[in-house]
Amino acid sequence: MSKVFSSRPAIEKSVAKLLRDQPIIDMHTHLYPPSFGTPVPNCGGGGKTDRGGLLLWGLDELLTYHYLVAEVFRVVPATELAYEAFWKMPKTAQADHVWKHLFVERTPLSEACRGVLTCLELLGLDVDRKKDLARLRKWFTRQDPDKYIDRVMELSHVESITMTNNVFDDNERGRWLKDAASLRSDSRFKTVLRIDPILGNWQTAAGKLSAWGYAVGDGRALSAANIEEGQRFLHDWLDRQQAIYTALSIGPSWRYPAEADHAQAGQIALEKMILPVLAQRKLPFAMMIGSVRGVNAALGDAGDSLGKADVSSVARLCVAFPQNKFFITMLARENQHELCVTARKFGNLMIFGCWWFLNNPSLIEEITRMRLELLGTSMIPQHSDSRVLDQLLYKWEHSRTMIGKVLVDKYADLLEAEWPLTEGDIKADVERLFKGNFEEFLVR
Ligand code: FIX
Ligand code: ZN
Repeated sequence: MSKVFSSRPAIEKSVAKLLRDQPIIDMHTHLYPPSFGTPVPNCGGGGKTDRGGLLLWGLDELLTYHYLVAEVFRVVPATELAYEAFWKMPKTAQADHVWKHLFVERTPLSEACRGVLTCLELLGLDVDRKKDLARLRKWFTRQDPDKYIDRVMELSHVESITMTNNVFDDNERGRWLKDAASLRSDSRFKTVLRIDPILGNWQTAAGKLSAWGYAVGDGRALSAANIEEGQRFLHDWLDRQQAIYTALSIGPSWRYPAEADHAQAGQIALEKMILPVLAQRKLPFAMMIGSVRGVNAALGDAGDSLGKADVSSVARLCVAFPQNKFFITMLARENQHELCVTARKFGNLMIFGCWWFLNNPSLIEEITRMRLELLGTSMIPQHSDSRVLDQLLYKWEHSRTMIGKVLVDKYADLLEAEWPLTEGDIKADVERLFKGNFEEFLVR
């Protein structure tokens, strides 16, 4: 049995070491293996390039991340550089623009800016020379994407990357239809079937499914035969992708049961198609709730925002579908407390991550502290949501630091209460938080 802790500094040392040594399962990203293609242009070199390629990595992708695009349009507004003009610029010119205005002419204080710097630091790129973008680009050009994935995973301690495989994205769908076996063959990556329009916009989803040969009807009423066809679609794609769960994101106005007329068909699709198929296959359903798309549509992904959602709808869903397992994350800070309390009531509800606008150190600290106080370690504190491979480096580094800080405080409280805490206890907790809870929920 390991030694009982007697001081806070000893706990701090141990938490830091155990966090560093703990392999991570990143349960939600937008990253892909090289088999999904690397887009051109990309300052990364080597590997196969491909116009619609999905594997984003390297300096220009880091600098043109949509979080930074939003920030650069605050300091160079659209009255000075029109949105369309920005989008027409080559990626390297967009990256230069972001670099000039957010890193050179201003101090890169925001979390997204700091993230780029942490990535460079962890890659061992000379701090003094960082302002020289051309030199930095040269370094990235020399990397081979496949080997670079290994390097980034090693440095960020990420053992497994979970993709978002959107069946409603024509580019990605085409790739799956062409060669599913090679897309799912990279053991570093796991697949997730993403199906937003089935719940969010059943009319659109039904139109597409019908065009793809599934007779689900016209998007209004759903007959028993339509439902069977919808289930066939889900089974086909779960088989094709060998997905480990199914996911969607939905706006804050989502309610269960549905209130709006236009949402009734989506609800039937949820109750009769999605949840029965997932229950049968024992797969969780991940709902990411609270995104408001296109508040400023000219900004593309950078133009999305958030709104307060309805946590009681999640509770009603958990009651109505006890055979289903739900991964839930919400985007509004205002929803976090109620969501935590709701999770206390349901063993089939696993809350996860500090999503998107919550993935900032101050909020990670606040939310993790609250979750530990209300749920102990029975939650998944973070996912990275990385869209660019290299972001695994900063997102996990920053999150690990904040989660570690909260853990030390909580363990110090146990010391005060004279609980005989050992390194073995901390090791087990850290393993659960960064890996075990996710794996166990999948097989529950
Ligand atoms: O819906 C999602 O999966 C969101 O995470 C993304 O759409 C969003 O753009 C994002 O990248 C957040 O970090
Ligand atoms: Zn995401």
